[in-house]
Amino acid sequence: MAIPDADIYPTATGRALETVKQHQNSSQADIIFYAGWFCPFVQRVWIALEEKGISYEYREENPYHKDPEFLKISPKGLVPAIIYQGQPIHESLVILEFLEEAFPNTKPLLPADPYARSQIRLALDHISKSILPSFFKLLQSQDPTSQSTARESLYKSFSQFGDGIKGEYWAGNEISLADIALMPWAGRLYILEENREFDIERTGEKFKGWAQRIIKHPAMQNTASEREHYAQIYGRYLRDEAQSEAAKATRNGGVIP
Ligand code: GSH
Repeated sequence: MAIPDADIYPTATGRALETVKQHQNSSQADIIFYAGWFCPFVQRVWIALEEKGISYEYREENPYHKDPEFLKISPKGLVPAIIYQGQPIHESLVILEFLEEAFPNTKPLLPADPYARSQIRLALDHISKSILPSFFKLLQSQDPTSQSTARESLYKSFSQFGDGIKGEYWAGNEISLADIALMPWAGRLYILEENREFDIERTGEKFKGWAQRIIKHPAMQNTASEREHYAQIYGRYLRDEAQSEAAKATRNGGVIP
C-alpha cells in the first residue's frame, strides 16, 4: 500500500515547471534524469545539469510508489537517478562526481588543483554527516528541548561550513560542488525560520551572506517550485509524520540514506 507521502503534487510548478518543459521528450539527450520536483537531493543534480549545460530529459518519478521499473534503476527507490549510455547511476553526490568526469568539456564544478578538490570533498562530507542530520532533526523534533539541541548543532555546523567560504562562492569566485550540495537546503531554511525559531543571525556572517546570495542563483531559482506545494510535504516532516527513508532514519536515530 502506498504511504501517505506518495500523495504529493504530481508535477513541478512555477519556474521549475518552465525548466521541465524545456527538457521533455529530448530523445537525443545525453542523460535521462529521474527526478522528483520536491526533492533537495534531486535539486543538487538538477542545478549541476543546468550549470554544466548538459542535455538531459527530465522524467518525474514519485519515489514513494516504488515502481518496480524504477527499482531497476535506483535499487532503494530513491530519486535522483540518471541513465547515461544505457547505464543507471543513483545517489546525488555520486552522480555529481560522475557528471564532472563524464563531461570534462563542460563548466567545471571541481577545481583542477587536487588539494582544492580535497577541501571541497571535506565540505561535502560535512554537509552529509553534520548539516543534513541536524537539519532533518530540527525539522522533525516535536519537543522544545530536542528542537533546541538540534537548532544549536545546526547553527554550529552552518558556521563551520561558513568558516571555509573563500569568496562569493564556497571555494572562491567560481561555483563548485560545495555550493551545489547545500544550495537546496539553503532554499528551504525559510521553513525552519517560520516553524522552528531558526535565526540566520546565529549562523555567522560568512554563512549568512553565502545563504542569502546562493538562493538567488539562477540555477537555484529555475529549479524551485512554488512554496505552497513544498508546504504540503514539509508539513508532514514538521508533524513528524513523514515516512520517507530520511524521515524514518531521523526518527530512529539512524543514518540518513
Ligand atoms: N542519499 C540519497 C541521495 O543523495 O541521492 C537520498 C535521496 C533521497 O532520500 N530521496 C528522497 C526519496 O527518494 C526524496 S527527497 N525518498 C523516497 C523514500 O524515502 O522512499
